[in-house]
Parts: sequence; structure tokens; C-alpha cells
Amino acid sequence: MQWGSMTDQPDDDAIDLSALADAELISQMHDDLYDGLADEIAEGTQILLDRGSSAQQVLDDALVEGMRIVGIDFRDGILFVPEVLLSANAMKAGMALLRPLLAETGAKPIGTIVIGTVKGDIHDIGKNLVAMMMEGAGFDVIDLGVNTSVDEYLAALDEHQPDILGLSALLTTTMPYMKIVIDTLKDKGRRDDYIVLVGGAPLNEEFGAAVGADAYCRDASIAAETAKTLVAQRRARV
Ligand code: B1M
Repeated sequence: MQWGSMTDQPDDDAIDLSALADAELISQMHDDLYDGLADEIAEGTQILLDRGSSAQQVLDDALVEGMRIVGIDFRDGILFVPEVLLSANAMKAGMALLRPLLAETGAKPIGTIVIGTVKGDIHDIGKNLVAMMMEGAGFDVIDLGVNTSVDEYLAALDEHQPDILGLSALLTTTMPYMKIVIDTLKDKGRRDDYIVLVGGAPLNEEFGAAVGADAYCRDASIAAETAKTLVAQRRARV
């Protein structure tokens, strides 16, 4: 843990991140993410990028792995909501630098996706990553944010006429809302107008099939790959 000085004295204990080798820097970033130090995470991310790491490597090795460690201690009651919020904020500082790199394509959009975290759920880090990877894969992304109601999804589908609807849920208590959204589409005779993809840590293939999604996506890369494959298949049929 690294604490700033409470006086005007220079902070002799501050770690010079640029002096660390890659492995040490990544390990220090796990600690900094744990401690919710957004500036340090942004600095570490930039150093790794400047040294030639790919955006995907920095995301996987430094940020997602650091967040996995945070998640374990949150689960075990060692970290609490305010601390985890700081970690999430620090992760976002790193993601802000990675976003344009992950989304860099220059290609014509290959389709449109409307995505949101379902009602009752405010987790958005994973959903944001999926949105970034989708952009990187060449999709136009309409991000509805968190706590999204059926009516909000329907309004966005009407407005944007996307190829894909993406639903994210991180809580066992909010997962069932995915079925409410999909059943509403069925009731309105609109289910087959869209490819529906679902994802989130507590889901699995079986759940995805049970709620009537076209596919469950374990992570953001798989989501982007699945989106490309299913859009291509659908276009080949018409
Ligand atoms: Co929350 N939380 N949280 N939390 N939180 C979990 C999910 C939990 C597993 C922690 C734990 O106990 N170990 C637990 C859920 C338990 C359960 O339901 N069985 C939990 C809980 C209980 C809660 C609260 C209820 C705590 C409380 O208040 N007592 C509360 C709920 C608030 C609410 O939503 N109503 C709460 C609050 C919070 C914070 C606000 C503090 C914060 C969220 C900040 C934010 O998102 N802006 C937070 C966090 C950060 C977590 C953990 C630690 C990390 C989640 C995360 O960002 N992971 C999480 C523990 C964990 O998951 N290990 C936890 C990193 C992210 C990259 O992964 O989101 O899985 P993930 O996304 C992946 C894939 O799942 C997939 O791709 C992503 C990228 O590869 N994916 C999709 C996700 N969405 C997709 C959509 C797709 C496709 C793929 O559509 C096409």
C-alpha cells in the first residue's frame, strides 16, 4: 500500500512506476487497483503501452487480473462496497486509455448492437469491456448503461434497429430479468428480429439457453467473436 504524505514534505516512499520491470509493474498495478489508486493505474497502463505491450495484454494481465483479486476479497468480506467502488474507478482510469486502442478499426461498421446491464444491477465494468471489444470488432455500439428496464431496451431497439441485443447481469438476483426482456420480445412477436447475446459472471451456457438467448458469452472477446459469426450467418440466410 502506498500513502501520500500528509505534510508538504516530498513523498519519499512513493514508488517510481517507470523504474519497475514489466512483471513488477503489473504486480504493483494489482496492488494499486486493490487500493483504488486511479492515477497510478493510469500511469502504469501508459508505461506498459509505451513499452510495447498490446492494449489486450495490459487489459488482461494488469486490469482484469487485478479486479479478479479484488473480487475474491470482496466475496470473502475483506473488502467492502466503498473500497470496491474505488477499485472499479481505478480500473476505469486504465480502461479509458485502452478504449481507443481496443476500438481502433477504421472499417465500415459490420452491424449495430444495443447493450445494457439489466434492471436492478449497477455493475458495468464487464459490460463496458464488451462494448469496447464490439467497437473493436467493427460494430456500432449503443450503450444503455446500467439498471436498464424492458421499456428502455424496447425504445432503443425501435430507435436504432440493431442486429444484436446484448444483456449483462452480475447478480444472481438480476439474472432472471434477462428472461423478462426476452419473453417480452417474444410476446410482441419481435424475438426473431434480433440476435440476443447474454453475459455476466454468474451465467453459463445452460442459463443462456434456458432464457432463450442465441448465445451466452463467457467474456468480451468471445462476445465480439460470437457477434461477428452470428451476424454473418444471419446475413447469409437472407
Ligand atoms: Co458487486 N457483486 N455488488 N459490486 N461485484 C459481485 C458481482 C459479487 C460476485 C461479489 C462477490 O460476492 N464475490 C456479488 C454477487 C453475488 C451473487 O449475486 N451471487 C456482488 C454483490 C453481492 C454486490 C452487492 C449486492 C453488494 C452489496 O451492496 N452488498 C452490490 C449490488 C449493487 C447492484 O448492482 N444493485 C454490489 C456492488 C458493487 C460495486 C458498486 C461496489 C462494484 C461495481 C462497480 C461497477 O461495475 N461500476 C462491484 C464490483 C466491482 C464487483 C466485483 C468485485 C467485480 C465485477 C467486475 O467488474 N468484474 C464482483 C466480483 C466478481 O465478479 N469477481 C462483484 C470484472 C469484469 C471485467 O468481469 O463483469 O464478469 P465481468 O464481465 C466479463 C464477463 O462476465 C463477460 O465479459 C466481461 C469481460 O470479459 N460479460 C458479458 C459481462 N457482461 C456481458 C454481457 C454480454 C457478454 C459478455 O452481452 C453480450
